[in-house]
Amino acid sequence: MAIVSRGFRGRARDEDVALPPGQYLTEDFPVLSAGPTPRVPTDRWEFTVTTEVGVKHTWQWQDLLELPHEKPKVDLHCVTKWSKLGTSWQGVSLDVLLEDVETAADYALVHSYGGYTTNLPLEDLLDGQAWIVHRYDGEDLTPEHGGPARLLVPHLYLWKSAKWVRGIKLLLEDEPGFWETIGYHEYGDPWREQRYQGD
Ligand SMILES: Nc1nc2c(c(=O)[nH]1)N[C@H]1C(S)=C(S)[C@@H](COP(=O)(O)O)O[C@H]1N2
Ligand SMILES: [Mo]
Repeated sequence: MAIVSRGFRGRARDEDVALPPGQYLTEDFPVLSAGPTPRVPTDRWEFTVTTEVGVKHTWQWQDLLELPHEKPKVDLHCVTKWSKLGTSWQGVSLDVLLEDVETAADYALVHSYGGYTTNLPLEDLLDGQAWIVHRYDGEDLTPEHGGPARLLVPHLYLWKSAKWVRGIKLLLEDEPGFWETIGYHEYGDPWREQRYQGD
């Protein structure tokens, strides 16, 4: 019997790869935004981490560029059921940004230019799991996909990866964000199919 490797059959099919339950593969990169695309020039861009006692740590665009960068290659899983594998990004790890931030917080509420918010446990932003990215596939991140910079937290459904990221509030008590307030799961692990509240 001939053994045919995936390479000979061409493009990977849904059944060939390990996808989270209920997801299908896509090759293009859909744009999903709950409102209009904010245009934030990099000379006005700021990213601020605010601790639970109100201490602020702010980075301007140039500050971000001067920090050590990583090139995560990750799979994306959207709650609307598409997954895109092996996407290439460039940006700064949250480990770097939060290194000198003193906090006793367990939760984070991420804010975007334009007003979007999303929440997650602080520990999900640490240990090489999250980045502020500003390049995708070797190019500057386009406004539609969150440029100049977005959060990237690929181990959770993509709604947690806030586009046009503006800041993170560190909180002692969890606070739901935009989608979490209207029924999406508070955590959103695609491998446990945590799409909606109660999943
Ligand atoms: N600021 C902001 N970030 C956002 C959203 C949004 O509407 N506003 N949509 C989220 C959702 S639901 C998804 S699936 C992804 C989509 O990212 P993409 O448009 O780059 O595919 O962005 C997430 N981040
Ligand atoms: Mo989404």
